[in-house]
Amino acid sequence: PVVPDNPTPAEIEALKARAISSPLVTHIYTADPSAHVFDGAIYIYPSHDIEGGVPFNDNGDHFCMEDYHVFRMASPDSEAVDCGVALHVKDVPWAERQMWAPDAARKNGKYYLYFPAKRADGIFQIGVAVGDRPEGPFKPEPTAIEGSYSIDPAVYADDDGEHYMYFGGLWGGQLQKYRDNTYAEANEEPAADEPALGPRVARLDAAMTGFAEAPREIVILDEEGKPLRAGDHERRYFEGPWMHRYKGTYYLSYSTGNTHFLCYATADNPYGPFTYRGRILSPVVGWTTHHSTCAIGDKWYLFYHDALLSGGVTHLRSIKMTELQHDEQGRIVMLHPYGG
Ligand code: FUB
Repeated sequence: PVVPDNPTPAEIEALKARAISSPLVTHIYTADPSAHVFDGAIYIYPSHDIEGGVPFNDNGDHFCMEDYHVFRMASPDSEAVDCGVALHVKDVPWAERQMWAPDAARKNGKYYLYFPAKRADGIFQIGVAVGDRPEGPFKPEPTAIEGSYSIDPAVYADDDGEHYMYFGGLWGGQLQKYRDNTYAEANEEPAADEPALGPRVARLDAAMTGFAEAPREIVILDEEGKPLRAGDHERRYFEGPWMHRYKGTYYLSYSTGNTHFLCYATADNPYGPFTYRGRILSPVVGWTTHHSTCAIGDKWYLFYHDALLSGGVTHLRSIKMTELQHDEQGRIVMLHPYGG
């Protein structure tokens, strides 16, 4: 079913009745869930949505989050327990505002929270904070990660022990301002018939607090082996990258932003090029869609969000989870958040 842009209260109630999953958290608003299994429990690292009173615009200024809470679940069926504030923007020396979608990683008994935020000059960068426990608290590094830019870090731990950060988001996420890792105010999205901009990837250094290499741009190819075009809004990368590996294949999943799909592309290595394979999730209530995938036991799960609980307020979202299937050919079976 098509999700209305501005659902009425009656439409909200009808969608709630059809929804394939319920909010995991109801006492605060949460979004952009990055899920991991650490120490035998499920940890979710979401954005913490608040009402900041900033009017909606295409720059996402109404997403004015200030801190992060981490949630722990003993199993997929159990309650998501709020472990409290893990990091607040006032404690991050380089950041001023807009603590957007985070992720976390573990190495050698330490836990690393990666997060984007705007500096005082309005430019997004990505920082890291370090803790001794999965739920934090996390102590931020004094400066942002050198060479980082834009938003939506997702850190993938490969089987060989290397960690890769995928990142980048268009429009309010400022990715369109960068070419070859350099910002220019005049840069914009390419013309419709030019290759689309891709997410960036950089291997992390041994300390997990910096890049071991300059970020590379990922190319997503169509079925003919040609890069997706910037005008292909139903398939091109917009924001919210995530990486998982299934039966040896690397799956890059992401949001198409203004067309509101979660899609995926596959490759035989973490840098790509990736080949577009299809959709994971049809649009949710609310402008943004953002997810993670996580293997828990012998099942895969999709963590995502929608804005049903707030009655459709696009910057007041709620995290959800549902089982995700790969078919015999390794294709992800598309999900519809409200059935159908
Ligand atoms: O939550 C703020 C921003 O909205 C995220 O960084 C984007 O991915 C989108 O979900």
